[in-house]
Amino acid sequence: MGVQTVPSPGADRFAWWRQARFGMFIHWGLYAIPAGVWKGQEIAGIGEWIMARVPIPVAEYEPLAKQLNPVKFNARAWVRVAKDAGMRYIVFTAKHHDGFAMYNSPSSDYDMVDATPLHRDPLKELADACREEGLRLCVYYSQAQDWHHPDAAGNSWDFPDEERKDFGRYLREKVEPQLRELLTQYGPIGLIWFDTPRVITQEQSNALRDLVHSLQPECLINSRIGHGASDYDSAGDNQIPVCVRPKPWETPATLNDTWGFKRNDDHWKSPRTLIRLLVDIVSKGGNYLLNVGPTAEGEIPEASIVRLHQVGNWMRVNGEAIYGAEPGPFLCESNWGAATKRSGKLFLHIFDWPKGALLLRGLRCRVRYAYLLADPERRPLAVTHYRNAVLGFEELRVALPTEAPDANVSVVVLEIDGEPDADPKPIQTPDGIISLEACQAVLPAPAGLDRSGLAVRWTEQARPIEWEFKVVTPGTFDVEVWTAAARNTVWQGTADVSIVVAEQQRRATLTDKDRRASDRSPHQLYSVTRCGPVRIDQAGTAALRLTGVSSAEEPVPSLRMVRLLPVGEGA
Ligand code: H79
Repeated sequence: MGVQTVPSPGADRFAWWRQARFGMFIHWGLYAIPAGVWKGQEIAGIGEWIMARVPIPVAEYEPLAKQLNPVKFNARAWVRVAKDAGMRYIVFTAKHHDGFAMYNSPSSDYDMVDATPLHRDPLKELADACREEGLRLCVYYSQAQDWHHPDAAGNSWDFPDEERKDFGRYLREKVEPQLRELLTQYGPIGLIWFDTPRVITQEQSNALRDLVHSLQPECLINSRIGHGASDYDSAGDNQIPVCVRPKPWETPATLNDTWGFKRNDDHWKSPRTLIRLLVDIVSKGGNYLLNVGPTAEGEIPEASIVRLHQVGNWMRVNGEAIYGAEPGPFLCESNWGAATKRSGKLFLHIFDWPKGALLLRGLRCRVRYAYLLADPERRPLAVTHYRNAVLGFEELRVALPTEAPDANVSVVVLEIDGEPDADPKPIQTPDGIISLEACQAVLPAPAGLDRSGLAVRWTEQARPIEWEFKVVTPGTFDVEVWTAAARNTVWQGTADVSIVVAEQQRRATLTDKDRRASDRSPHQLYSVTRCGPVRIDQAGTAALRLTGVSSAEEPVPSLRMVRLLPVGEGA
């Protein structure tokens, strides 16, 4: 398949994507017709999965194509919604798991032009609109699951005989011709977004990558092509790493709880949540690919448009702190908000406006000038540096006006000398809390961090994980261990933990009794196990050792952090 074309070394194929930071995912397909309801029954789960969830036989799903008549479809209008929100690229579902090509696919009859009354090519119209409005066009392609093809992965209700399936034949008959079409009919494609690799082999993933690059060497490929044949990492759906990740990555995310349109999903995120998710993602080095699910008539739901417009209002003022921005010097989430940097400027994205001043511990750079990004006059903010010589850390105090310039996220710009630098050791924050994140620990092998920044294999040899941290206000603390839990699934496995801090030992068995959503993402849940109180009598550098023990049979939840929560006089 194709000649192997290695993209030219040194060429920065990522430049546009890093600059963009914010893109629009579009899930549009036949599933928009039932929109989550089949034969009068509300079907649970994500809308584009309705065929598998019911399950609907191919013979019953296919005729939906004749009903697709999106008279209100206007590619220009969609692209303008994305542009208005500040998005710089669009990823369109050319073919989702249902196998229906939402573009003109000459190699297939199960496509927009042959099977619908529309006889138009929405991808061609999107390509033209993107070119005119200056956005990058990209496509989603489900390369392994195809519920319409008897040899592909996924459809066990029409094609139950796994023995007779020839996955290679499906790749040759359908995937390769369609990828050729997608990469030759529409001009430059920014990236191809593959999904659910399932049964694909290393060789097959490599062959798809080579085919893509033989046709368009600049085209980026996400990690769901499988087997690392990719250019960048896709986080899990709606999943955001807990700390800065150095490799390029992107979070695909929903505006409500579905990708494909569902008429009854009103669980919309607020503009505030969306803006904070964008800031959080960029502050950790990622891109935010935020989804809309247009209706069968061809319209982006009004509820999506109004929210995206609010995000756009924020971007029009604060875009400088997002486009082309990199993570600030802090490895982990800060309780006051998040930091990004760009060309000698450090941007402090403040979530909850503090009274009078922002106190920042651990920032080790000289600030020359500070102002609010929303202030067109750039009036200076008073900045005071302190050095706590006894405890050995820097503190910065930025005086703030009474009123937040933005109700959702307000950005303070710090013009600094040199590269921003932060204390690598966790420091107790002014609210008294000490957060010890997995990515700040010394992790003995075979323990390591997964792509979300959570510790995995951390109990395998029962070797202690260690943190050194700085205590400012001594006192009594409740010790909590945070492990990752997934939404809609059972928290699995357990481990016994021992914690040693200030010569006190506490033991606990991890449980799922106290499950909490992260304050950053409504889709991310943690199970918090309380291990009892400890006393730390002295300010200064302290150490904590966590040892996990598990049985070989049971899975072990990934570890996010140990948190020391002040109680009583220490608060
Ligand atoms: O395109 C979107 C999703 O359709 C796709 N990835 C994003 C970008 C995706 N493919 N698979 N998954 C997501 C995982 C799906 C799991 C579930 Fe289900 C589908 C949970 C509920 C419906 C499988 C079927 C498990 C229960 C029913």
